[in-house]
Amino acid sequence: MISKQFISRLGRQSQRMSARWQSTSPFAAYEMAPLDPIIGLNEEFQRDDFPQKVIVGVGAYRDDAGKPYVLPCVREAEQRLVEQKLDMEYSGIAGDQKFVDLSLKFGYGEDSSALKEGRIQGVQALSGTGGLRVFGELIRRHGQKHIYVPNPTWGNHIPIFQNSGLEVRKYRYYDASNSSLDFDGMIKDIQDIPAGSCVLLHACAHNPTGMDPTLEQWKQLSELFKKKQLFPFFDAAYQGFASGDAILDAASLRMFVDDGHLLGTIQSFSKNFGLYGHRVGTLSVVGSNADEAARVVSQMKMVIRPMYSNPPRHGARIVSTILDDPKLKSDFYEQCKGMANRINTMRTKLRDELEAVGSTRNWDHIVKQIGMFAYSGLNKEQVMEMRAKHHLYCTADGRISMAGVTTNNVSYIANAMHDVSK
Ligand code: KET
Repeated sequence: MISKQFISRLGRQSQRMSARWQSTSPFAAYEMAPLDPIIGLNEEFQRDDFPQKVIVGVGAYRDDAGKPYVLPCVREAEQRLVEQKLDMEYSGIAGDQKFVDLSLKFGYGEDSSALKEGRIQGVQALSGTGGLRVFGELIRRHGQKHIYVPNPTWGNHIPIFQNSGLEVRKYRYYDASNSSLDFDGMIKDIQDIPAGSCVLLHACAHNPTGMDPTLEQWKQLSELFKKKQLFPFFDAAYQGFASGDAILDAASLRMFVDDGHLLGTIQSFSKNFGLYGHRVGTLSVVGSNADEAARVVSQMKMVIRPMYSNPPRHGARIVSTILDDPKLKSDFYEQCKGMANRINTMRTKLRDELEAVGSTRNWDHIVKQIGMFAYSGLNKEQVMEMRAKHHLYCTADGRISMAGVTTNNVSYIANAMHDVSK
């Protein structure tokens, strides 16, 4: 039998040996990496002990008391799932097929003819981020060398695609001097993109600018993409958060499919279903026929299996329980609209408060923008000053998550913004 004394003697011996080996640590050259520009803000915020500190960084919805919000339809679906005492076996590599089917109907439309023809197929993904990463890898393996993204875009798009081995190129998107969409610049740049290139579009509620093309402009883009033979890729992370209506918010994607484009899409259920930590999403393609779409899905599985094997089950089950039940589905549409409405109320309040505290700058863009964010126009120095002086945390590009603005903190935020911008 091994005695306790023997184990502790071994322990002392190991300590002596490790002291000798310390100088040759395999980790000795590792440098401390910088904090992530969005998620890393939470860490900085945690360390701040100022009582009135406010964070409007990461795009995660809060209720008017500033608390994380679980949609009641999600709670109800969870309850039903618990009662079913489901098994916890591995999912397939492509995830939960029922979830994928319902998710595609949610994105592309219940009566999409391309969907009925079997030309749209996909896999469950580790939310939007995971879907983007698999897509990047997939197209690089199949000959793409670069991808075009709007300038600016969600910060993480760039390293996701670079890590997939793609060169990331940008097209004009935003006119900072007028706080508006630079549609002419966008068209001009897209005209110059080489045929066959993949171009990422935000399906709605563009992050970070909150400025989307109008439906007429989407139509022009669709025609241009066709003429230039470009390969559209939609990032649909905010379906329901732009107009409050998840069907309206899918208009750009559905228009492109109706116009005959062959494309890719990622859908995230983080924001609209509030399932952030459950990592629920879909990666899909519209192919020229069902066989082609099936071949693409088989290649997605080749990327997924050695990367993370298969996706988690619970969140996908929640979404499919909701989308498969008429009552829960209509609850979802209403509750999603409720979140979008609260954000819009806060947009008006923030603009009004800025005027009330005496700011003479024009803040109308805060009301004009849609989705989760206000792209305030504050520069990096002003953001850092707000952080140091007012303990108000937003991203360095001046993006404010409107989902974190509440009746209680809106005047505090307005004061801080005014103080650094007067
Ligand atoms: N696309 C866009 C445009 C996006 O804003 C996000 C997240 C994602 C994809 C990925 O989300 P996921 O949870 O992986 O489905 N944006 C917020 C959160 C983050 O940075 O991770 C944000 O910009 O705050």
